[in-house]
Amino acid sequence: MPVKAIYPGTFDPPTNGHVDLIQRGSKLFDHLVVAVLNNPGKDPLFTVSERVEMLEEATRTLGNVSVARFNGLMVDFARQQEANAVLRGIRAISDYEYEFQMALMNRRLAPDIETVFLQPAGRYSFVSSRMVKEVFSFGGDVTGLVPPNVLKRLRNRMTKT
Ligand code: COD
Repeated sequence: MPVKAIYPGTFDPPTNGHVDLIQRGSKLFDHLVVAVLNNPGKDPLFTVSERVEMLEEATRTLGNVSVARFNGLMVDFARQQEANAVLRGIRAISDYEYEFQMALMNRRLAPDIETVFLQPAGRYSFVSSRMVKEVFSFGGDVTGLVPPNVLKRLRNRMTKT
């Protein structure tokens, strides 16, 4: 049976840690849908459309990866996509508790959907979207931590705000 997974997240903005995970997931699953939460209430730096575009640009060479947006519960979106797995990343032990709780809640909601955890390359294990935004906003260099297209958009966005 083909295994289709969703990789849900906020991706505000996508980082090289996210892209590393997508590359690993694309080797493991027959199809991987990167699912961007449409969360206007959270006041993201980038709109959901911008985040989808950035991810599409950064994953263009991966033939079995697509990018979509979703509202509501991730497991409802997974069902809608006929996916049988959810991909999540664990960077460090500190991620584990939150991810573990979420995986068990999702199992309760959708016992047929498995959560799969992957670890990024060590060089990305400290990278988070939140820190990238913070460092960049104070003039720090984030080259190599985000894809080049994301760096370009950060430069455009931060010089305008
Ligand atoms: N290396 C590897 N993995 C990474 C890295 C990195 N450097 N940075 C982030 N990740 C992983 C994260 O651990 C996470 O697994 C994933 O990538 C996405 O990360 P973020 O930060 O972009 O997104 P999150 O964790 O804020 O996403 C949360 C969701 C939007 C998925 C979640 O809140 C959600 O689905 N909400 C909808 C309602 C729902 O279904 N909730 C869950 C029910 S319990």
